[in-house]
Order: sequence, then structure tokens, then C-alpha cells
Amino acid sequence: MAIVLFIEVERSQELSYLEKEFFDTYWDRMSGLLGMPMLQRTLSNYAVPEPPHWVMHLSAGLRAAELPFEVRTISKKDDVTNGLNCIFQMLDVWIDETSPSIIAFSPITITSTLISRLLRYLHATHPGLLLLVEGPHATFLDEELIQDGATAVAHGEYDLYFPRLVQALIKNEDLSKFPALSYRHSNGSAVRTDLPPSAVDVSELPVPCFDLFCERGRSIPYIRLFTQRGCPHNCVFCANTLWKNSKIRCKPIELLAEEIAVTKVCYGTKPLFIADETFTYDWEHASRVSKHLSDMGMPWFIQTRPDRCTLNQLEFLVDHGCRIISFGAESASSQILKIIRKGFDCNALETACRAAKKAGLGVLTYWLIGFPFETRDTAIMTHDKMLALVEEGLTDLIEYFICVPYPGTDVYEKSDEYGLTIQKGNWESFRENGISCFSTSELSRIEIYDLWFSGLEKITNCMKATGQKT
Ligand code: B12
Ligand code: SF4
Repeated sequence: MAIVLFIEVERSQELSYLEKEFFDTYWDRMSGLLGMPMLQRTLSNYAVPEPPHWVMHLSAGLRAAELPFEVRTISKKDDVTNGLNCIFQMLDVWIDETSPSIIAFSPITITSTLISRLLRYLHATHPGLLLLVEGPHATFLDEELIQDGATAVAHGEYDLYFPRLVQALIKNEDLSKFPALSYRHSNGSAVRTDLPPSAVDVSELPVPCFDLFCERGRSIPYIRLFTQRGCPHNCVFCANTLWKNSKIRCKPIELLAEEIAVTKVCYGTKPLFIADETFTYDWEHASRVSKHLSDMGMPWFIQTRPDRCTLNQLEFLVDHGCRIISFGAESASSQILKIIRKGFDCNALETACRAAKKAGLGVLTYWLIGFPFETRDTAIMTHDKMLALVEEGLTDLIEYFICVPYPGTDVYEKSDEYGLTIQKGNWESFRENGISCFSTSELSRIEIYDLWFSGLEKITNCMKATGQKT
């Protein structure tokens, strides 16, 4: 018998021929930079079958408290080929198999419509089951999810409270003392506790249960690792750190060393993707981690801000085995960079790219289209800048998507101020590579999509034509 049944929901994603061509080139270049084969060609970088981190993190607390759990996945294939009724049947089988007291979901916006349907089904057909929800989307739509049938919706980093919350739910205890929690009142309405989410002390975190997904972990060519949490910036479109705490907290090296050792046993020795938003923000931490990674003898790659690294630091990273650095560039328009509170201009990006190349790093830059007050001219300006950087050999890899105004972001909450008309509630249209779910004051939904598509076409051709310059 399981106490908690985690249900992971993958999102199905059809790629256009252009996107497939783009990712073909993308993975080729990435393989060249890391000196080893990366992924299946034509697979989007968002469709990589990575193990679900939220499950591995939350189950670690349950394991320590000796609370049994199980995990099941609604895969992309189930989502595409089977109708909703088949998914309901699958749920019934899993419930029979595991007899859980609690089912846990972690919706993002694009999977939230399906998860809401599952909540309604489970609430109606298994009234005794406790349904617990969290994650980026749930935090901002708690009332709706409770109406759908969720028993409770947690907000923020819940790793350390999770075992206690599970026990309190099972014993039907008072939930009002939990921080940042919404729960169903006996009259069916949503009640939110007034204690704010606290910043988890990351040194107290247990090692995630990487062993739950050995087969999947072995099937992908890199391991994603988080060495810190939070980002002190506040860009108006960013959903990355919204529901977490903005204070940067770095994991102690002993904990990281243990995490790396466990991933090696479970998944094999592979390049490490350090997925912290701004790895170099706390340089003392970054240099400590770099020294540790250099002993691993495998390449690793990072993300940071262009205004948070010097040439000396970049050279230090290279000396310790770092191969690729990624910068969030967003737009080539200074006006847009100001509106989105990015905190640097395009010159800062170019300077950082130059320094990174001088130090010997591969460079990946992230760009978006569809910012507030975006016009055809600013979008074309961004296209030209991306192409120029690739042609000059200052950027090896580009990622370019539509900027989706996710719930909780400033652009979503203050959409009128930003001149955005958003199809709020139509969550399935919140896609970064489809007909946009919003229009700006200057561009219609279709125009945004067309501009994104034509930009992607230019980059694909340019990356193919220029070859690799490292
Ligand atoms: C890793 C990652 C991926 C991996 C997924 C790996 C996996 N299988 O989990 C990959 C690369 C495959 C991916 C894909 C996509 N992703 Co993604 N991804 C991330 C990223 C970078 C980290 C998430 C993470 O694992 N963090 C570590 C874990 C431990 O933290 P956590 O998930 O926040 O969980 C903690 C708390 O939130 C809480 N919690 C979470 N769930 C639950 C549930 C319960 C019951 C409880 C109690 C607590 C709880 O406790 C956890 C521990 O504190 C985030 C951005 C970010 N920095 O967070 C984007 C992010 C989550 N992704 C996002 C998106 C949009 C996508 C895609 C749709 C992108 C696309 N264009 O296709 C796809 C769809 C994936 C799918 N479902 O099929 C958005 C979601 C925004 C939103 N509101 O919807 C984010 C925020 C990035 C962004 N663009 O802003 N992604
Ligand atoms: S876009 Fe980057 S710098 Fe800005 S808030 Fe998000 S993670 Fe931080």
C-alpha cells in the first residue's frame, strides 16, 4: 500500500519540420561543443525524457520518514493516442494496484487542463482520496484547482514540510499552521493560510531519490543538477523562480558531492548540466563547485547572466572543465530590455559573449519574441542580432521561443498595463512554439507566431551555413 501516489504528466508536443531541422542542427552543435554525442536528432530540448525533479525531491523526505510511495507517468503517448476515458481507466488501475491515501500532481500551465479533468474525475469517483497539488501553475490558480477537487494546494518550496503535510492530511489534522497552503474548507471553499512560504534551508535537503528513474536517467546524455535555488532578479516575464524564494541559497559542497556520487551510480558518468538560473552569482560558491566538478573529468555546462561574469571567472570555469555557458539575452531592443526589467543592455550581452569565446567557452543565448510593446521592427532587430552573433562566431547555439505570459508573472497579472490581450483560462494555448495565446498592442497572435517562425527559419539556415566556430 502506498501513502502517496505521485502522478507525472508529460506533455505531448508535435514539432513542425522546421523545428525538427532546427533541433537537428542544435544537437549536432551541442555534441561538437561537449565533445560527445548528445541527443536523438529532431527531438526538442523540452521533450528530453528527464526524470521528474519534483518527484525525486519530494519523495526523498517521504523515504526518510519511512512513508511509502509509488510513481506513475501519464506519458506523451497516452496523451496523444488515448482519449481521456483511457487515462481515467489507467488511473483506476493504478489506484487498485497501490491503494494510495494521497495522489500528488505538479501541473505546469500547459498540463493544467488535463490535470484539472483528472482532479474532477478522481474527486467524483474516489471521494475518500486526498488530492494534493503544487508547482508553478498551481500556486497562482489555487482556488480553481480546489473547485476542481484538489484537497490542498501548496505554494513554494515544500520539500521540508512535505512529510508533515502528508501525515497531517491523512490524520485529518488542522492545516492552518502550515505555511503557504490553500485547502478545501468543509463548505467546499478555498482557505489560504496566512504564513508566507519560507526559503528552504538548502543545507537540510536530503539527496533526491535519483534511483527511482535509473532507466530514464541512463537513456539521456546529461544529468541536470541544481547547486543553488532562487534568483534575486525580477524580470517581468519570468516564471522560473516565481513560486520559489528570490533569495539565492547555495547547497553545501558535501551535499552536492553526495548528489553527484548517487547520480553516477544510478545514471552513469555523464556531462552535468548545472541548471541554476545564475550559477556565477555567488562566485565563492561557483568556484567551489567548479573545483569539485573538475575532478569528475567530464564536461559540464552552466547558465548565468551576462552581467555576472568577468573574463577571469570565465577562464577559471574553462580551466575546470566547463564547456558551454548560456546567457538569457531575450531581445535586441534596449527599450524592450528596459520594459522587461532585464537590468542590462545588448552591449553587455555582446561583451560577455566575446569574453566567453576568448576564454574558450561554447556560447548559447536564449531569445524570445512577444514582449510588451514588441513590434515587427523590434522582432526583426532581434533576428538580425541573433544572426550577427552566430555569423561572427560569438554565439554557437541559439534558443528562440515565444514569450508566454504565465500566471503569476507581472506581464500576466498586469496585462492591461503592458498592452497584452491574453486568452486567460485557455491553458492549452499557452505554448512557446505555437499560435500565441496573446497579442501585444502592436502584433496579433498570428503575427507573433509568423515572426517567431521566420526568425527560427533564419537561425536554422544560419547555424547550418556557418558550421561551428569554437
Ligand atoms: C527541469 C525543467 C524542465 C524539464 C522537465 C524535467 C522533468 N521531467 O521534471 C524539461 C526540460 C523536460 C522541461 C520541459 C518543459 N518545461 Co520546464 N522547466 C524545468 C525547470 C528548469 C526546472 C523545474 C524543476 O525540476 N525544478 C526542480 C524541482 C525540485 O523544483 P520544482 O519543480 O519547483 O518543485 C518544487 C516546488 O515547486 C514544490 N512542488 C512542485 N510540485 C509539487 C507537487 C506537490 C504535490 C507538492 C506538495 C509540492 C510540489 O516542491 C518542489 C521542491 O521544493 C523549470 C524552471 C525552474 N527554474 O523551475 C522549467 C519550467 C517548469 N518549465 C516550463 C515549461 C513551460 C516547460 C515546457 C512546456 C516547455 C516547452 N516549450 O515545451 C516543457 C513541458 C514539459 C512536460 N510537462 O511535458 C515552465 C512552466 C511555466 C508554467 N507556468 O507553466 C518553467 C517554469 C520554465 C519557464 N519557461 O518559465 N522543463
Ligand atoms: S529571467 Fe533570469 S535573471 Fe530574470 S528573473 Fe528569471 S531567472 Fe532571474
